[in-house]
Amino acid sequence: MKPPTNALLIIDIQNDFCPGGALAVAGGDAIVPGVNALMQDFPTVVLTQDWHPADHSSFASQHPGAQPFSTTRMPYGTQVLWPDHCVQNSNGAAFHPGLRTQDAHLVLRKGFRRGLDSYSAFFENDRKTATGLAGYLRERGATELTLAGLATDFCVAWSALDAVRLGFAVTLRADLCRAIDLDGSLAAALEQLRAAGVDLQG
Ligand code: VGL
Ligand code: ZN
Repeated sequence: MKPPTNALLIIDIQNDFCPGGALAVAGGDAIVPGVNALMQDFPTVVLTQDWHPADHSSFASQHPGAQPFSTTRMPYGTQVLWPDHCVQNSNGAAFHPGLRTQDAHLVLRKGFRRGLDSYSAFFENDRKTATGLAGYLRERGATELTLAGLATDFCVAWSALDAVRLGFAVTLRADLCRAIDLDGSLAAALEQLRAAGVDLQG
């Protein structure tokens, strides 16, 4: 077991991000056994759950004529338009059935405001609306965070970059992440993570 200053943040290991899901990430399910094993080493374990209303503004279906994976301007900046995914209470929003959710201490939902997406576990995409996770981790005494999950180049990267900005020491288990890789987004994310001082392992 790692000392109490360590916390594990597991991002969005949900059916819709696994093969067969609405926004499937290649090999998304392959990380589940390794993530389960990793949970046993951490005194604080947090799972995040992408959790959208059926009419969420990040869905291409809500923008007449828009194709999935195109982009649009939102009041808070550029937003990728996704296929409908992780709709609240749907099977797609459920955690992968092999994930040992019973070993997690907190489940943090994000992306539940219709007009505002949330890739990061710390701040929604306006970069201002806090989820409360930083306060939780600080009250638990965590100063060092390890991240794993889906997808490397969106929710994992945005969470890791926010964690650095908030003053946490951040390790990313690249071997326990998988990427969407939209137009070079994986390479760009890895470059940003390195530049920010994230310890990329695996
Ligand atoms: C994610 C796109 C849309 C992710 C969530 O978990 O990386 N990506 N919603
Ligand atoms: Zn989403």
